[in-house]
Amino acid sequence: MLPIAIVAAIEPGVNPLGLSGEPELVFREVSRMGYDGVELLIKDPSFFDIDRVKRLSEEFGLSIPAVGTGPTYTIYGLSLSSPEKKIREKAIERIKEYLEIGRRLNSPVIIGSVKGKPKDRKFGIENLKGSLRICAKYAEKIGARILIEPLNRYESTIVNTLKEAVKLRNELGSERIGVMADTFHMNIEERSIYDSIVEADGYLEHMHIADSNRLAPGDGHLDFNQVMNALDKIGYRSFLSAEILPLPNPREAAERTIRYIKMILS
Ligand code: LER
Ligand code: MN
Repeated sequence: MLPIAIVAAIEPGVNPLGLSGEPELVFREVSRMGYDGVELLIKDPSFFDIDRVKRLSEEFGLSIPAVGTGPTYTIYGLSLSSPEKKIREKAIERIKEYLEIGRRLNSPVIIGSVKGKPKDRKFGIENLKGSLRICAKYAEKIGARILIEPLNRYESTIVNTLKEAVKLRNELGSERIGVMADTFHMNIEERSIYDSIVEADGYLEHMHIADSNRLAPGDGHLDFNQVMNALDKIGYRSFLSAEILPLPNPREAAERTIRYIKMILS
């Protein structure tokens, strides 16, 4: 069975698509529900207590399959594709801090919202490439990993499909960069969820799962059997990480997710 994780934030002032709260309570709750991992959405990498997270991860037997960087853009407005060089530089410095955390926790760092939403797509993608080249060099130097996540058109103007993410990854050409997918975004952007997963064979290293409406899997109209069949076809062995609206409340959404995904996988 594929390992299952859920997104969680353990710093105050973050509203994740998942769980949030005091670190020990979050880890205890996630392990009690039967998850295999906690994907950490981090707001302030410079103040993040990595040692504590390492201890909790060992104590509760939970992996940290990835680290999310979204608040860099959604809270601090820093984007890797900004037309302003100063903003790109600040975003790159932040991502280097996340990469340090990723290296210490042995978790890839997700480049999702931090890609930004540039008005000029062509210029934006060139700026994004320039920024990611610097991040990739840094990841190579310290031994960290980067995952490019395509987002739907309403959240970003660049890299909306898995194909575009794979193309960007190949243009950057770094062994330290992989690709991930999010079923919520795929449901909006991909012609075929099944085909796009199969075509990303060899690149796909992590999955965010949510239903069509971003509720817990099973609470929308996405065909998760099809998703699992595609993942099975490419021999996917990494995490399914729930990134879901915390509705009707965070705990119930998390419980519903694990129950449904275990049913689909069995
Ligand atoms: C945002 O919609 C999302 O899917 C995140 O994983 C990106 O940072
Ligand atoms: Mn996502």
